[in-house]
Formats: sequence, structure tokens, C-alpha cells
Amino acid sequence: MMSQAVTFSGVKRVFESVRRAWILYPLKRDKGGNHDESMAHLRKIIHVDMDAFYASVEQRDFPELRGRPVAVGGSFKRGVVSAASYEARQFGVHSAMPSAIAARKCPGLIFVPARFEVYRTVSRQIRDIFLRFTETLEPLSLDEAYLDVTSPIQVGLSATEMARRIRRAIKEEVSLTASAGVSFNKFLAKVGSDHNKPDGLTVIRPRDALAFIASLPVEKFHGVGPVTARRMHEQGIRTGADLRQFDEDELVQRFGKAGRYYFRVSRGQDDRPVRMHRGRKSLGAERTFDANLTDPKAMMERLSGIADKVSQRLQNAQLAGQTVTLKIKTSDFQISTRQTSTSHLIHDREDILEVVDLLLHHAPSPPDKPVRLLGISLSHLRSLADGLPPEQLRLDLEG
Ligand code: DCP
Ligand code: MG
Repeated sequence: MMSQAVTFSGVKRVFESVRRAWILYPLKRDKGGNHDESMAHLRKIIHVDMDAFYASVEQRDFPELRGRPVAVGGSFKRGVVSAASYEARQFGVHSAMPSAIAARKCPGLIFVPARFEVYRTVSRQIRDIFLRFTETLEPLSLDEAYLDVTSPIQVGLSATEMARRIRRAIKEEVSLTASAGVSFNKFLAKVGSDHNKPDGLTVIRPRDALAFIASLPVEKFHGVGPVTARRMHEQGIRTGADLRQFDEDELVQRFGKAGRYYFRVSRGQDDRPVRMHRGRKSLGAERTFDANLTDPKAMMERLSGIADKVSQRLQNAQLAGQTVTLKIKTSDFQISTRQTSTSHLIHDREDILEVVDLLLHHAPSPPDKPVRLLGISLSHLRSLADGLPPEQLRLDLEG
């Protein structure tokens, strides 16, 4: 049987594909790497981020909220603030803060429910504005995006002038303010948009970049979270200049793989391209259990927590998916996956669980060996900002 596979045409095909690979390889290499800043050609990147996004939309639509401390979200379900108006921030209220703490910090705080449909509409409007300037656009969430304007649609405009026009268009057409950063890579553009918030514009030119980063506190570095910032502070690292004292290996020793990133960005180097469709193919979470599970009911309980996590991650990335995969590792370390696609895009915990329940029990039957790990992932992802009508987000098992 084996020898049958090695027919003459089979050999010829292999030879042909090797030959083609040899020809194509150098071409591919030449095409790559054109984002390197060491090349003469510097990119022009704009990062735009809406100010106090959800809260500003509420203040826009309900004039009685203007000038008042407002917190969006904080429903009984999650109990955390999604967005805080700048008036509320003066009291120390911020996103992800438990509502009870926020109410204590700011006695007159007005809680309003989130209206995601409206935020998605605004998100589409600002994206249409961005698209007048460039097609190389990478939305990061509903309210922020990177634009590569190295080859702009309207030739002759500087990147700074484009950022000004974008901010003006958002103000005039959407009645909201946005902050923007302009520079030659993503890191600096993002740091720039944060620098003069709200309603600010910061331009970081190549010749000013190193000085700017030197005085930048580490907690302002995109990619340095509160935990890492604390660890850096404990080690006496407070600014970009402090980070720059270390060589790459030392930073990797102290902060793991991220150390490489800190090494580069503290020197103003960041060659990540602006991607029109971010490469994410799937998004999921999994858990290994201390004790193996044998009861499907117990498995569903654990899966409920995992679905919660997956749903939260989808929400953070503003994505929904159409294919659900259940991963099962049994006590003999065999891994199996069960997968199905839904008729609509889903992102809700309940919708995900409904499919997972089906996969666990009926495809083909609950696992017959003790289970040590369960995982859920969603694939065939689409951005929520692409304007899915709400009914499309519900699972239709009959459909
Ligand atoms: N958001 C959320 N939960 C979080 C963080 C943010 O639901 N933990 C939502 C509400 C925000 C929106 O995303 O309005 C945008 O997030 P930003 O981090 O850009 O924060 P804001 O736009 O609210 O404020 P800023 O002016 O600092 O950008
Ligand atoms: Mg924002």
C-alpha cells in the first residue's frame, strides 16, 4: 500500500513544488520587512481614541448629564463601571472599578445603563471618517484605531493635518471629542493619543522620540499593566530612561518575554504593521482541574465559568464567532475536540453555553473517561463593530 503512494507523478509533483518554493522564497523575503524603521522610509501612523467614550455618548444624548459625574454600567449583574465621565474621574472613579466603591468615592455619581447599539453606531461613523484618509486601518476596539497614513488617500496632507481634520470631523459630525497621537510607529502614536487627553493632539517627531520616552513613566507605556508597573517601581524603574539602562537579556530575565518588547519600545523601536484585519482566528479559554471530573453536571458547571471567561474576552476584543469548539482532555491524556457552527454569530455566555451543552451531551455522548481539562473556543470571528443587528447575535438552534 505504501509504495502505491510513491508514483512517478507523485515524485514529479513533489519535485515541482520544491522547485517552485525555491523560486518563490527569495521573492517573499524581498517583499517582507518593509516596515523596518532602519530603512530610509519612515511610516506615518495616527492613533485615535475617543474621550471617555460610553460616558461622553450618554452626556451627548442626555444634556442633563453634561458637566455631571457619570458612570456607565455597574449593573447588578457585573457590578463594575464600564466608563466614567471626566467629572467622575476627578473623584478617582475609573473603568473596571466596582460600582459600590465608585459610589463611595463620588457621592453624587449618576449611574446610567450602557447602550451598546448606540456605541456601535458611533464606532461605524468614526470608522467611515477614518476611511476618508486611509484604507490601512486597524480598529482596536469600538473607540480606538490605528491608521497608517504613509500612503494617504488625499495626497499632499501631512499626518498632523490629517489628525486635525479627523478630530474636527468627529466633533462636527458625531458631536464627540477624540484624542490623537501622530508618530512613526504604533507605540509612539498610542502613547501620544493618551498624552493630552481629553480633546488633545500630540505629535512625536523622530528627533523628539527618545527624549519623550525617556521622561515617560512606565505606567504610561502601552503593554505595561498595573502589576508590571508595580514590579518595575520596586526595582527602581520609573521611566523610559530607567528602562533603557538595561540590556535586552537583563530585561528578559526580569520581565520574561515582554522584556524584549520593553527593550525595543524604550528605544522608540516598534515595527508592528497596522493590520487591516487582525490575524486572530480563534479565541478561547481552558481549565485543568485538580481532581478529574466524571459527572457531566460538574463538567457543565466548570464549563459555565469557562464560557464566562470566553464571553468576556470576546467582549473585550469586540468580536463574535460562529463556530464553537469544545476541547476535552481525559485522564489518559487523550485530547479530543467537538465542534459545531451556529446559524448566527454569538458572543454571549448563555449562547455559548447552550452550544457547549449540546456538544458535551450529544456529540456523540458525554466523555466515557474521567476528564482532566475542558476548554471552549470560538472561531470564524467577526468584529462586533461591523454592525450586526442584535437579533443576529442570538443563537437560533432551530434555524
Ligand atoms: N470599557 C469597558 N470596560 C473597561 C474599559 C473600557 O467597558 N474595563 C469601555 C468603556 C469605554 C470604552 O470601552 O468608554 C473605551 O475604553 P477606553 O479605555 O478608551 O476609555 P474611555 O474612552 O472611556 O476613556 P479615555 O478618555 O481614557 O479613552
Ligand atoms: Mg477612549
